Amino acid sequence: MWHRRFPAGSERSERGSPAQSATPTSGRRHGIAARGLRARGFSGLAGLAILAAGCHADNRQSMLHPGGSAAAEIAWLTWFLIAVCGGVFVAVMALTAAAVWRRSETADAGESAESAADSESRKPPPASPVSPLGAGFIIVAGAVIPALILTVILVLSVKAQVALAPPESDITIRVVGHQFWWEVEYPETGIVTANELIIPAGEPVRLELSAADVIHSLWAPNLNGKTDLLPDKVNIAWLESDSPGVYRAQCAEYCGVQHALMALRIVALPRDEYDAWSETSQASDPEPATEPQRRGRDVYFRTGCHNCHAIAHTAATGRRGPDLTHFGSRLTIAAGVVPNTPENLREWIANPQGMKPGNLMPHTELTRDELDALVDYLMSLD
Ligand code: HEC
Ligand SMILES: [Cu+2]
Repeated sequence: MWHRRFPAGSERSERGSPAQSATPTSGRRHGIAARGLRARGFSGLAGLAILAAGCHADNRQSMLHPGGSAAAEIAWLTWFLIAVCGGVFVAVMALTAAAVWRRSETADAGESAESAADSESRKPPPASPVSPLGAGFIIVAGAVIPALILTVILVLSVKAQVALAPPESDITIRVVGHQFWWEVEYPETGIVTANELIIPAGEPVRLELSAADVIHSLWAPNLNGKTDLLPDKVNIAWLESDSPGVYRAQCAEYCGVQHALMALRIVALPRDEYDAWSETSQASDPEPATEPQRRGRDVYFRTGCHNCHAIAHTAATGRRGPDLTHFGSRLTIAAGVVPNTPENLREWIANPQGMKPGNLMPHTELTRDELDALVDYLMSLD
């Protein structure tokens, strides 16, 4: 039960308070919230984006709170660019204001000179075409300083690019993007899971990214920049978390109706816990222990769940939906929509389209007893 060891509060649903999300009706509330947002339009969205970026209580999805060396490099460069560009903006605005102010003073002087002379032969003195600071100022401020600034930015960007190249790594993980969930495979051990990336803290992990349908993009802002997942090509990326913790990654390339609810939990464990997790995950025994769980397994195979969801060491080998071998230890349901609790699982299976409209899991007609048994069985898989 490695997952129970996370600090209380390390797992939260995607939006809102944990209490709200844990209620069985939270899926519908999300829907209502989403409709309200559209109605309030862009300003509401922009405000929400700022809130989400700056004020999220635990900063699990924030590039401003780096949790690894790559993200630290990116954050540093970001702040540097904001500072330099902010400085240039202020300087240019100040010069513009000074020019406007000087121009109107000259014009005033010209007008009063004209009325005093009361004659056509006397024209107002023309405004000087050259800066009072001289032509040298224009060359220095208009060409030399910008060239210097751009050169510094270029050098620092290239330096960051080099620092972000994938380092040597002992662990390779394959991540496949699906509409609208993440398949995760550890080729060295054969472990397959979904919507959750378990990594050891303090060492770089190599990722082989691809997609099963359309283009997706993986972005774990606390740990590194974005990399696309393409259908016909494997892209290499890497992640490193300095210390143990839970982060949230998000699909960052619009991939269909539930693109926004395509989250990936990244769980960084101390190396010994990672090894223990790897060990138990390989040795998983799917044999049900109780009578209701056995009935649940029967329902699983009778109603066709196994055609889409694999469970290791059983006859369930479907790959169209997430692998459910370790489903009981998973933190969330349906790529981060709600926390993984028996009540939420019940609601998900009873009505997958209610919680995540447009996702690719069909509705299955089940009796109350079948549903109870199924939930019992799935929660026992860890
Ligand atoms: C036609 C294929 C298909 C069938 C049949 C199907 N599912 Fe799914 N299921 C999916 C897909 C696709 C997803 C991913 C949905 C998403 O997150 O966008 C999913 C997601 C899930 C999840 C969430 C997994 C996770 O990691 O979050 C569970 C649990 C689940 N299904 C259970 C079941 C059960 C139980 C049945 C049988 C009653 C069933 N499914 C039948 C395709 C299917
Ligand atoms: Cu996607």
